[in-house]
Amino acid sequence: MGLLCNQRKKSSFFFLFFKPPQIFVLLGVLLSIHFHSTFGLKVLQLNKTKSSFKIAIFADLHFGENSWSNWGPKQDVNSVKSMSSILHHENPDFVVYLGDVVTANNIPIANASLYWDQATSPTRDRGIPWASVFGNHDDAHFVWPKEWFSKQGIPPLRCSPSNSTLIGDGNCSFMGTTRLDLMNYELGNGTLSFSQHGPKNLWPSVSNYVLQISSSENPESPVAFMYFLDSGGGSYPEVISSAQAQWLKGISNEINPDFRVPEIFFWHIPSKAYQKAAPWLFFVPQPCVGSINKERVCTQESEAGIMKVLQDRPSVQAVFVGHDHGNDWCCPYKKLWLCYARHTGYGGYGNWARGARILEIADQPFTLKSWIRMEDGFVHSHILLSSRPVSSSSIFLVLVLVLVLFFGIKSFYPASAHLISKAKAFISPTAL
Ligand SMILES: *[C@@H]1O[C@H](CO)[C@@H](O)[C@H](O)[C@H]1NC(C)=O
Ligand SMILES: *[C@@H]1O[C@H](CO)[C@@H](O)[C@H](O)[C@H]1NC(C)=O
Ligand SMILES: *[C@@H]1O[C@H](CO)[C@@H](O)[C@H](O)[C@H]1NC(C)=O
Ligand SMILES: *[C@@H]1O[C@H](CO)[C@@H](O)[C@H](O)[C@H]1NC(C)=O
Ligand SMILES: CC(=O)N[C@H]1CO[C@H](CO)[C@@H](O)[C@@H]1O
Ligand SMILES: [Zn+2]
Repeated sequence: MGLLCNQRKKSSFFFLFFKPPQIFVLLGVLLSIHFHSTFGLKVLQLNKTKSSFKIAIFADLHFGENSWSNWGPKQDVNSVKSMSSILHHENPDFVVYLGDVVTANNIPIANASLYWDQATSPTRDRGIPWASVFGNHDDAHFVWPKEWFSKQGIPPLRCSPSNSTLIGDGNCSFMGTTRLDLMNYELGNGTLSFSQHGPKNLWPSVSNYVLQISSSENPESPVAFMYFLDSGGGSYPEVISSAQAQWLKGISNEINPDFRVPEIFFWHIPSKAYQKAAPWLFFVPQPCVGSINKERVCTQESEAGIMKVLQDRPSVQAVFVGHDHGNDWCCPYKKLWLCYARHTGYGGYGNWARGARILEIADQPFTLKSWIRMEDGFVHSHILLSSRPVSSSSIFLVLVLVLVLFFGIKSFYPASAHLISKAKAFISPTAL
């Protein structure tokens, strides 16, 4: 959510104890086996009959918005259509739900997992495995809509004691569906989900984990690592903490010490680096690639070391975020690419046409291609992310130099063209 990006919602949280589901039975058509790598990572294996591995990123679906109105449920129906169209056109091997899957601050009783279920249904119904990270709206606390307190405004809501805390005389306050509730639900019900609870010492930041994409010949042989990070928001501050950065540093050094395997990152809220990388104009000029740059970057509250860890790893190819519905670009930053996905859902602010960023990974040699598939089938913004980006500042310098030279010569030496042609005539070997 970009419009309210300065509005912070902080509150207490509860650590919940739970029993993580131990058995993952793989039903997907993609994989014949469900394999854990040497380091215990869940593995997605390239299909022998295909030359690449394709991922669709669904960002900012915002299910469950304004469920008390006619408008809300209609948006959810449209979001399902949007995802279905994209899945139909691309037929991906994997889907990433990039946060703000639900608008929890619009969900008055703890039934957010039902909306989560709706959001994952187009993917699950096609037997496509997926993974998810949390956004700032996924466990935000319910906010009473102002219109409920108009003249006749009595909240059209009966608080169920089992789902809410009664305070005083029939008033109810809501503690929400927590990140852990949502993750438990997804894993308990979705054998196709590759999401994980992340290390307990990072809670309440939950969706922190790594998946391995392996070659078709050998499930032990990694082609790429996909890192998922919880960028916070909702029930706690919008930040990737220094604890998360430390965890990432540790695990990436363990599984990929020599940077041999390419790495890609997924989280919801842009880090501060996105502000530095962002195009200065309202369109998306080179070296950035994309179609819309309609919003300023709404970043995490602070930078606690994550970008430093990424910059120090030459294996990192790109980061993908959502959050700002009006941006869909990829821009170079240091030696990597910072990319937005594309607003996929009809919930949330903004009426920019819906679409999804697609990633295509190929092996031997490794390539990472990306483009945006719109709901109506149109495709645009092709980019090769496995090529090292040219730094935007050097392109800018060259551009300035060229402009200065061009306009400089033109304005100060109006006769320069004449001089040049004379010089040419002088140099050219007319006397041969
Ligand atoms: C590989 O892809 C083909 C074509 O899409 C599909 O029919 C087949 O079931 C896949 N194999 C595995 C092991 O998933
Ligand atoms: C969730 O609860 C709200 C409030 O009672 C209700 O209007 C809505 O239909 C429920 N949503 C689902 C998906 O069951
Ligand atoms: C309960 O609601 C009434 C108005 O409906 C309000 O005046 C009162 O302060 C509320 N009580 C609590 C404990 O929130
Ligand atoms: C699992 O998902 C199905 C299909 O959407 C849903 O009907 C059911 O309620 C879910 N069951 C549990 C235990 O979460
Ligand atoms: C998530 C949750 O606690 N849901 C409960 C809400 O209340 C109804 C009715 O008591 C229960 O059936 C749900 O399990
Ligand atoms: Zn959003």
